[in-house]
Amino acid sequence: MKQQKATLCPEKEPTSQILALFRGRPGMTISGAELGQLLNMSRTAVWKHVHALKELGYQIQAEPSRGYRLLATPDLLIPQEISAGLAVHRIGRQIICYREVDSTNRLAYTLAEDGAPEGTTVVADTQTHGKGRLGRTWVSPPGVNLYCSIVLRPSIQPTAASQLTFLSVVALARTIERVAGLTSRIKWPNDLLIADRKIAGLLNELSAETDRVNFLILGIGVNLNMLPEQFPPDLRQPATSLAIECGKPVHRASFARALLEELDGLYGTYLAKGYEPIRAEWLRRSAMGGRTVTVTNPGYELTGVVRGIDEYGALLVQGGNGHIEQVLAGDVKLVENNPLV
Ligand code: BT5
Repeated sequence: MKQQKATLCPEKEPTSQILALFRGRPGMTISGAELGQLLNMSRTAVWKHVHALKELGYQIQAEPSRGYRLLATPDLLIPQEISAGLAVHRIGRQIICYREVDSTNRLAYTLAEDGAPEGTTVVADTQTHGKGRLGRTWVSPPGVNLYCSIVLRPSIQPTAASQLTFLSVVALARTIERVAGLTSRIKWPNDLLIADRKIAGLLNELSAETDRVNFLILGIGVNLNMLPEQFPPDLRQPATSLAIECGKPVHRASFARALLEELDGLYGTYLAKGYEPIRAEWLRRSAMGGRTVTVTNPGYELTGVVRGIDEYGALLVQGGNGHIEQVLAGDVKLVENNPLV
């Protein structure tokens, strides 16, 4: 399926190089002749690329006989914006941005099959077929949110793959705290809530053999500037966005950068120290410890109190009979009153 529309500003494009030069000299005017010399192109070509940047929304002033000055930068999800000042070791070293894709997860999966290195990050402004779990849809309007997928290649057993789901949701909770100063709560296995409203969903997909992981795709959708009227009325649970919660818009590229840094840091911790620190933080940040939940699977329902998660990512639920059951999959609903506690 060929859904994606042109990648935005790959790093070696002249437009990206011009932006890098402006960034290197904030607020200064750079002459067309100098830009042409540095980029090895004519002044007419420089003018053409500056024009292309203006079309993208960059405010660039042309000062007669002096040169060009960057006045303002739009909130675009392009590699140059996301990677400006990005400090990472693995995740986000290669960022590929699209205006529109069917699903960043699908695209990242294909890139990983073709050998994309660990940390490759696919970002899209909008998705036409954003994926949720179990064939569900992730609503992905343009210009407001962040939709991204990251390729990881950890040397772990397939049974440990869900540990990376917990890692990514903890990293996202940290990012929301860092960028917006808000506390979010994790709902097992892959939702992030603010005041019981869903602000983000994660969909991690795995390619594995019997005893080794080929690669994992961490798929993250987070509502940043979505407005109340952009949410469809038939969502499974109430939803929100960061802008709704903070009352002001969030800069998407800065958020993406912070997320990549948190993911990278936590992944480094995971590789060095294993899963325990992540499990501990997941429990601290989860909405669920001690809460009564109903878990639904086809032909099966369990109501009980959450006692934690185990090393394989199973939710531990203590039913009315006192036994603790390991829940490996299913939909979990928080029960308002806690009749079993
Ligand atoms: C999820 O599924 O929450 C995982 C969503 C993962 C989306 C990301 S975006 C980047 C990457 N590329 C992809 O193609 N996917 C990943 P699930 O738990 O099944 O929840 C899906 C349900 O959430 C839907 O059935 C709706 O009820 C609701 N929903 C859909 N879009 C939403 C949105 N933008 N905000 C809040 N809730 C939404």
